[in-house]
Amino acid sequence: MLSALYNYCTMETNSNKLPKAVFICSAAKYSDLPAPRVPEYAILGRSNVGKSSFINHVLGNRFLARTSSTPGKTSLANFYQVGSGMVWVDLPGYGYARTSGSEKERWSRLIASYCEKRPSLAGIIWLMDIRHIGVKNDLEAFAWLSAINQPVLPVLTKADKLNRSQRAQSSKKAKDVFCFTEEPVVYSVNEHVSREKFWDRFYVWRGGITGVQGEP
Ligand SMILES: Nc1nc2c(ncn2[C@@H]2O[C@H](COP(=O)(O)OP(=O)(O)O)[C@@H](O)[C@H]2O)c(=O)[nH]1
Ligand SMILES: [Mg+2]
Repeated sequence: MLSALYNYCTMETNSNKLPKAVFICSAAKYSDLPAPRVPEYAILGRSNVGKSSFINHVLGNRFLARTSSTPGKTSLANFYQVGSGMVWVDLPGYGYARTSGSEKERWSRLIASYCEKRPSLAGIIWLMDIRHIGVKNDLEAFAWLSAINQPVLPVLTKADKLNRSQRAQSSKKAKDVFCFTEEPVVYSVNEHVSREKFWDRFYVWRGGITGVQGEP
């Protein structure tokens, strides 16, 4: 009985520790972006890599970002207030072959102008599918990310699709291919432990960029 009560209280405390997240607005082009107020963290990755699912899971609100099993659905940058001190931005996914030429150009312009010019951008959370390390679109994104010189926190998604040793291999491969100083965060929206691991890494990473220590 006592231990059940203890577990319940611990669970409550852990979920209460998540910063409260609220949708702010969407933008289709640079001139539509909201006025910069607080440090922003962009979620970048290929179409269908799991960006929206990651946002919903890591922020503990499954209704926050719209997810889809059909790639190429999100064409806007979606802004979320996270706690009081930061904003997260769900960017359109890159590399979806079936998007029309002009749409693709608009998305790429939005991603590039946001990441290159946005004064409040503090860092990029870069998502890659743990099963496909080093695919062409991610290599291209890497070349561009290296050139714009933004801090990057790499996250490997859909970890539940691999077993433990395959995960370790992929994570090491990503570290080597992209010359990361540390292995990426290995993430699955089907595993609660992923969330805690992510937040631990995120706060250390953010502290290194902005000097802000601890939770929002
Ligand atoms: N098995 C598994 N599927 C995932 C995971 N994350 C996302 N997905 C699935 O991948 C598909 C694309 O996800 P979504 O979040 O919409 O990707 P986005 O286009 O990058 O925003 C959806 O069918 C999700 O259910 C994960 O950690 N594990
Ligand atoms: Mg999405």
